[in-house]
Amino acid sequence: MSLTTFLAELDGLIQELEKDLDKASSISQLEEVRIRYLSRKGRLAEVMKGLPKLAPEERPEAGRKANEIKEKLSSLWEAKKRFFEQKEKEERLRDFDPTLPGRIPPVGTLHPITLVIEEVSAIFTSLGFEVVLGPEVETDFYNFEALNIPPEHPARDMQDSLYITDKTLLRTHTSPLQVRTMLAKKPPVAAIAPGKVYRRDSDLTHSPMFHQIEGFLVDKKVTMADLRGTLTLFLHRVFGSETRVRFRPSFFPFTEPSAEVDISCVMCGGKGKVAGKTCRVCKETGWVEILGCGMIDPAVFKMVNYDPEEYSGFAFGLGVERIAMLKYSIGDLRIFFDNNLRFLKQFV
Ligand code: 2NL
Repeated sequence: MSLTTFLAELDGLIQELEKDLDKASSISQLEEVRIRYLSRKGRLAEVMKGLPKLAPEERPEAGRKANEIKEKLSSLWEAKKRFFEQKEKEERLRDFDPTLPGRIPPVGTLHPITLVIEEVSAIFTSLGFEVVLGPEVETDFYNFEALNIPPEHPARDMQDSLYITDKTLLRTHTSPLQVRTMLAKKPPVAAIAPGKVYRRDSDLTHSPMFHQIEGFLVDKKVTMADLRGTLTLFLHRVFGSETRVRFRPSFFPFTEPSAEVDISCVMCGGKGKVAGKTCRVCKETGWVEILGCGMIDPAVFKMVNYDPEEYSGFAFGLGVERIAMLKYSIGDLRIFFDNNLRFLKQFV
């Protein structure tokens, strides 16, 4: 074969490709054209088989020309491909109506129980408390023994608590988290412990799973005045600074002295009546019970190796569902666990 024939064949490919590109009317036909000319067994490869048959001194020029033609074929083909893609895009846009409203993606909301836990946590972290979490399956030691709850206490009964084995149970309060924190850290220490707790109890006003937040603070010279100041500030932040707060003597095995805390009724403002009728929230007393608290019993300090002569501290516990019911005026506990979206979507 002569160099002239070889070069003419290469040149010929350009006109042929242009003709075939003109005829191609779809992306798939365009792909057929690419295979016909540019694939490993295509027309260009066919012509290239003539290269070794040329005289050795002719080959460099032939090779250069072949590369040039290959580039040209590819770029002609690419141009046509872009033309098709553009056309396709325009067709899609022709059917697109930018004035239609967009699809609104469904967005979840936080559960009211979560909202209360987050609000309470934010208040106490702003005071320097840390938030601690831990296991829901606890041992008898963390749940009862370390808290000075005697073996004959009714809470230890199979009737009242959900046991997994003889020595393990679903925690009945979040106090074990505080015991774990005290065992892990030296005073001064201040923490709150939110979470799920479990009791063998289920009726209109009791759920076998509910939520609690407990908190405690231990340091040198902590007094009942610190307890009252901290909890009063907390209750004013949650329910408003006009809310009145009162402390009543009470009893818990893990605190001494102990108190229950009432706030002026969130429904009637402490008047006892709403529109001349008995207030359904406070039953005309003007007060609602909101939490329990006290100074940590020296017996608990001994269990966690804190010296009761050196340190003192306060602790408190509250029911999250109860706070949420008062805060959002909810009359029925079960609605928290029904997973009814029409209820849950109201909390944003
Ligand atoms: C309530 C009352 C309370 C505590 C919880 C506590 C924890 C430790 C030591 C001492 Cl580790 N006390 N927790 C203290 C007083 C009251 O809860 O009515 N809860 C719903």
